Amino acid sequence: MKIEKEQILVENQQQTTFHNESFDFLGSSLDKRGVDVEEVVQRLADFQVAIPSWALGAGGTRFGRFSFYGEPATLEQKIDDVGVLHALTGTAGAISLHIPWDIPEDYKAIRERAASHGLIFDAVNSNTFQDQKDAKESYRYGSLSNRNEAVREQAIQHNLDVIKIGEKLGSKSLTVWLADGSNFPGQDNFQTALLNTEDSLKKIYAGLPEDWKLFIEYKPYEPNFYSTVIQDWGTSFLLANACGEKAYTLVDLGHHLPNTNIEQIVSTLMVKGKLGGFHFNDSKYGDDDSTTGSVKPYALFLIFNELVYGMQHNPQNPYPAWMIDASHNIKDPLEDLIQSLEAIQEAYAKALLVDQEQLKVAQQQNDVVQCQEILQNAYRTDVRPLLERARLQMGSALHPLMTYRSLQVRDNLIKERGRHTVATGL
Ligand code: LRH
Ligand code: MN
Ligand code: MN
Repeated sequence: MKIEKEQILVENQQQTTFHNESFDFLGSSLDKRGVDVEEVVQRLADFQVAIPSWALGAGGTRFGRFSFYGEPATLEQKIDDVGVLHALTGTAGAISLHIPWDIPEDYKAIRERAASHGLIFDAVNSNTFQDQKDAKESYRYGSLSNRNEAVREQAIQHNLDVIKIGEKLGSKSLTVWLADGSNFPGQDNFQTALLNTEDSLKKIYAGLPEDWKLFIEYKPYEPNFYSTVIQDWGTSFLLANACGEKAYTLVDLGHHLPNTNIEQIVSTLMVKGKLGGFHFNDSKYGDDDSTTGSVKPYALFLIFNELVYGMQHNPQNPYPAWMIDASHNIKDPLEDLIQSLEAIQEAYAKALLVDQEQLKVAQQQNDVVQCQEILQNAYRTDVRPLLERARLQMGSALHPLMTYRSLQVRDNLIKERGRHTVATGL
């Protein structure tokens, strides 16, 4: 299934008049507020978010999984699905693979297929949280932190192998998420586990190509329920520092205890030049992996406000690698991802509208009320016409979800792949 530009054009034509009216109305009011509308639209068009290969089928929970009709069963089909998302939204220009869930067989063919959709390969993800078929050692009691050197060596080697796979795809970064930890007090020696992890990460770092980055993801709990070795941004940050300048912290929005001030973490990491990667999702309770912006859109805006500030003021921080890390249990995964992409763009656009100069003045004057007004004034703006204009300029759909439905993408996928396919991965 491939969506042709002409199909999108035909759909767009029916909605262009209404779009032009709402864009002109918003544009003139933003103009009066001193906003460079064209620049905002260009930034939105430039903003690309990677889609992980594991988010294209239904995820499920440990209680069960309800598969979704027409799910992709192969890596080729997953790439095609991301191609659909990119054609519709213009925002999903990259795919991120989890190894060994998705190991390409014919690298050239896989690269060509991605390129035919205008996609590149973003960070590759290693997996030492599951035992692999025929593996000599088990990760039951940890991988990079394991007290048994042979297990650590196997886990290090896996990460080095993943780098090799990524090189063949044109990836430029490795994301390490470590499930290691303990389930009961006394099970592990915290210090030994941390030092082993540091040592293992340094060995992986030593195998990193010159132009690559290492992203270290943190998470407070799950699958371990008493302690996790890399439990928070501080632990990730100190490990990244121990590795070197190509190592960074990766923030996943679902990897915080309730009420954590994530925007402040973002700002601390950026001022120190150590925010490397970002996983978008939303949560009510824990690592729920639900649709970005579906539960706490204002929190997402505040996070973007810090990201925008950091991207403007912190040249010491590289441009972060954006990815959606969500799981879809009930909704059509592609529709869900379209909603996430829209929410991300919306929060970004709103953050771009924050009048940083005025905010600085209000802060200087300790005018707390005015500070809040400035943020909320940006947040309350309906920025959707700006997103539409960015998509129109890229030849993508004015209304991706509407077009997805009217082109009957899911029905076509079912026709192509059959009703009862089984997605690989999670
Ligand atoms: C862990 C995580 C990590 C994994 C992905 C499948 O919860 O966020 O990024 O690679 O989920
Ligand atoms: Mn993640
Ligand atoms: Mn997660």
